[in-house]
Amino acid sequence: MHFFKSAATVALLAGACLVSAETGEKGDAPITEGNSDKIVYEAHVTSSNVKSAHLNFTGTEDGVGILIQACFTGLNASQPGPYPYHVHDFVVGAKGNCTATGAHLDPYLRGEVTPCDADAPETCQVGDLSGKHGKASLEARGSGTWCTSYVDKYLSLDPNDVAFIGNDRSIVVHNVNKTRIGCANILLVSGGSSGAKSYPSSNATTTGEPPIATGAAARLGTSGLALGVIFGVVAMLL
Ligand SMILES: *[C@@H]1O[C@H](CO)[C@@H](O)[C@H](O)[C@H]1NC(C)=O
Ligand SMILES: *[C@@H]1O[C@H](CO)[C@@H](O)[C@H](O)[C@H]1NC(C)=O
Ligand SMILES: *[C@@H]1O[C@H](CO)[C@@H](O)[C@H](O)[C@H]1NC(C)=O
Ligand SMILES: *[C@@H]1O[C@H](CO)[C@@H](O)[C@H](O)[C@H]1NC(C)=O
Ligand SMILES: *[C@@H]1O[C@H](CO)[C@@H](O)[C@H](O)[C@H]1NC(C)=O
Ligand SMILES: [Cu+2]
Repeated sequence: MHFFKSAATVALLAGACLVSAETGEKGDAPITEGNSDKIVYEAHVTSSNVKSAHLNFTGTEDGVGILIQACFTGLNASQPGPYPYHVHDFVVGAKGNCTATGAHLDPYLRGEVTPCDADAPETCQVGDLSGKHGKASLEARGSGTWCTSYVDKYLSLDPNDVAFIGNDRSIVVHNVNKTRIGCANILLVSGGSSGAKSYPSSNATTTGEPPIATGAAARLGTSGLALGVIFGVVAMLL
């Protein structure tokens, strides 16, 4: 009886996994190459709800993917976790406005309706770090600290790659209900190529803002479209 029940559950879960590997409108994300380990970007989130979330991004020895080293500490214990975090499309707004960062970095337009399947990371939104590599743990609450380190094969340090993390990208930390609880720009620290420029750091607080959810699918589409229009205009000017 129990056996059949769990067998059915396993089958159901397997089915769910198959369904959740959703390829983007523009295909799966390719593995990136040529990411120099001399290039360092970082993001330091600090807000009323996040004492510190510090992420370092560098290339790798063989240039494949980006090495991400991150530590989260002092997360507000009243915020439900574990805590998703992502690369978002735009810089933090005035007064640490996390809403202004827009949606997740998703150049292959797979949307976020279907959750990321960590077993098929090439099908996930490129910016969905916690989907691919795990959410920040409850251990990061209060006086606790939680660190992680991994290579993400689909992000790029090349300014000409659509999966580039530099320029106007940011990191947003959410509570488990997707409310944005902190954000910071991804800034060039050293070794960047000519196309990369850094933006002034801002103290990311959520003070005085209504908590809002991550960008919906419609919004992702719109921002993708907006980017397309911007690139189109730039291309016409060139
Ligand atoms: C911690 O989170 C709770 C629940 O959202 C909120 O009421 C409280 O203001 C937060 N604390 C700080 C310091 O932001
Ligand atoms: C990020 O890099 C800086 C400078 O090398 C280092 O001090 C810091 O410990 C690193 N942080 C993490 C979380 O790896
Ligand atoms: C934060 O940014 C969003 C999107 O740019 C904007 O609509 C909103 O008015 C801003 N909120 C504040 C408090 O400035
Ligand atoms: C947030 O998530 C928790 C745990 O999943 C849930 O119990 C709670 O109702 C949610 N709160 C809101 C405001 O959605
Ligand atoms: C950020 O906060 C620190 C400490 O509260 C302060 O010294 C600094 O001026 C702030 N920077 C900005 C850009 O607001
Ligand atoms: Cu996000």
